[in-house]
Amino acid sequence: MTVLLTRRSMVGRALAIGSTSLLTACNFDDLQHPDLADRVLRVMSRWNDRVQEALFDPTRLAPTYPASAITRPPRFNAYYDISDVRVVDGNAWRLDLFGAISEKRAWRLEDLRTLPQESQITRLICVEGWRVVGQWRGVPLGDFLRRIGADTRARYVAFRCADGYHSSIDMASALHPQTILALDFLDAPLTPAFGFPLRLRIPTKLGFKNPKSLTALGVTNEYPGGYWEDQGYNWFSGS
Ligand SMILES: Nc1nc2c(c(=O)[nH]1)N[C@H]1C(S)=C(S)[C@@H](COP(=O)(O)O)O[C@H]1N2
Ligand SMILES: [Mo]
Repeated sequence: MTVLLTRRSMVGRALAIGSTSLLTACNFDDLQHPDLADRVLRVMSRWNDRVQEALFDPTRLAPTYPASAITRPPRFNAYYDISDVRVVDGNAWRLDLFGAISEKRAWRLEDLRTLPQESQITRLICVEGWRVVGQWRGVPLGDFLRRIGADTRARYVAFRCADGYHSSIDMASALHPQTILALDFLDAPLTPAFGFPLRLRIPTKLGFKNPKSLTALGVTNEYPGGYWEDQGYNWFSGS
């Protein structure tokens, strides 16, 4: 069983880097038709998403760590500098819901806090080549989706953020037990830089699939893409 799972993850990794190695191997940059090369790579990356989706095991857990492994201080990342982080007003904040959801009333922070919470010490891996271990606590996304009457047969869950960032994930990953809407980091409310008041924490995917300072969540069958995904990062990006 373990061997099979390890093989699966290796195949996933090989596929995840497949389009990049092709880029180098064929020297696409030197081609006379960079638009065509770009289109070919995009089609390959979407095909790669489908294979990763098919290989995803919804019962397989991401590794967890002891408290002693937590990285201190944590490491910030965003598409801008930490000095440009804007502060969200927690009292005025609402999580808006859109798409295939039957109960679309917006959620206040205090109401999210009344829901059962899960805690995890897991690793966040950024494509820039660093990784940190942190402790997050929040509402399992699967529980939340069922509570709001989301159509869990839909393909995608999409997220929008206070800073204009956005991302989206496949439904199987959204329902994974370790995928949470995190409210706390290291036993205290998230700080603005790390996603106050609410962020997605999904240890089965790369760091950029963990949108911070959420403002809206939706369920849809139309491919939502994302901030980095639209610039060519592989969409599925399992870690
Ligand atoms: N709103 C928002 N969320 C975001 C980003 C961002 O720029 N804006 N960057 C992503 C990237 S690339 C990474 S690696 C992680 C970093 O999370 P951290 O600051 O908690 O380490 O946040 C992700 N979520
Ligand atoms: Mo990242």
